[in-house]
Amino acid sequence: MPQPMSDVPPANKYLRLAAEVSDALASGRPVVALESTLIAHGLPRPTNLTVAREMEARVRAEGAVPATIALLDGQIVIGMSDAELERLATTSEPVAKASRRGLAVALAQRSLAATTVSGTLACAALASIRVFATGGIGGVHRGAAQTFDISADLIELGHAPIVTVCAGIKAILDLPLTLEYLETQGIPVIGVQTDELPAFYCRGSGLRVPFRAETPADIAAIARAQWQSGLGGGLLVTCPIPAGDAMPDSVFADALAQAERDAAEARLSGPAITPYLLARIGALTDGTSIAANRALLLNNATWAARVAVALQTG
Ligand code: PSU
Ligand code: MN
Repeated sequence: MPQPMSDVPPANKYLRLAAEVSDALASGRPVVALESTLIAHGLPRPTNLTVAREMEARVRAEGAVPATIALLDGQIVIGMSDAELERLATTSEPVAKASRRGLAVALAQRSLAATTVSGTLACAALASIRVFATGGIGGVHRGAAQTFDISADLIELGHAPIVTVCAGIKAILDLPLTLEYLETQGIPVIGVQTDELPAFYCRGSGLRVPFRAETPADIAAIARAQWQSGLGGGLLVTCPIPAGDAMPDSVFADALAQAERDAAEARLSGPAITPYLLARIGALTDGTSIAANRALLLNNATWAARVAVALQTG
């Protein structure tokens, strides 16, 4: 029998697990972590709240327990209630965008913070959650040779013993450089039923994905090999957006070019860049990119839940 992949985390006054999540972890049932930056900063209102709820429903439909993570009132909440999701999605308070570096500050100051991929991975690891679903990971920004803007996501993906399920690297980034960086960090990047690296809103990037898997069981077997061998660290699973929901490459490329010009004019830098580009592309494409973002998020939630189930049933 395979060992259960999850465990109950040690008690800690900064961690608050929903009862459903801690029960599932204690009895070795599948749990999927979900991030909150896409709710607070990645999607427009009211789609943000709808999608947050839909992602949880997708996870449940596959027989796993969702654990959406954010920082509220001085605690890391692992498994937000529906009222908490609604608060984060609709609040008029400022919401911090917490990568790993922002977590302790938000805890100490008891501020409301949404967690990025890196922030969510760090928190999910504290709770011994093994699978996480997001949209597109952060990566090496275009022009990073000058700006040094390389997402903290890439570092955390290498450390946290978690399978991250995404639709590839956000296509606003430098994809070849991000792939290089993922190799540097020792992160296996696995294409789901594809040899081509998915590109977020679009199915393909023209780049080869280093590894390929066909089924949730195949992915679970790779994760088990990495962890039970003692190698540790994270894995990145990339699912192409469903064909009917993908944006035509040229529509995306035109919108991105315009959004980049606008971002340069607005002199944005750091954490503000990604939310700005996503919102600008949404406006420039009349919401087509938002619909694509929703579709890929739901697909990733489904796949993540299947992987979580496969990890437990082996
Ligand atoms: N996926 C989405 N929408 C998002 C994000 C991912 O579909 O908004 C968020 C994630 O939280 C990711 C962040 O960590 O964008 C990347 O931000 P940055 O480039 O500043 O590291
Ligand atoms: Mn950045």
